[in-house]
Amino acid sequence: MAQVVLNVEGMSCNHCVQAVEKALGKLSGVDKVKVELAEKKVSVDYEENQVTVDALKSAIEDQGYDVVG
Ligand SMILES: [Cu+2]
Repeated sequence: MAQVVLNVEGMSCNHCVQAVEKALGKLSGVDKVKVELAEKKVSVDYEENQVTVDALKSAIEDQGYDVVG
């Protein structure tokens, strides 16, 4: 298992947190998602052989948020 912490711009409330958690949770290979709204950070535990960081970023961006790092 691997972990990545992404910096995400545009999340402003609990609705955003849930949208991001739900979008990531739908991807197979994602084990755990933790969103720190105040820190603008999303940490994801994932299986490297099942999902890529690019796919994680795309899922967040598809919800309308910007992944900046
Ligand atoms: Cu919101």
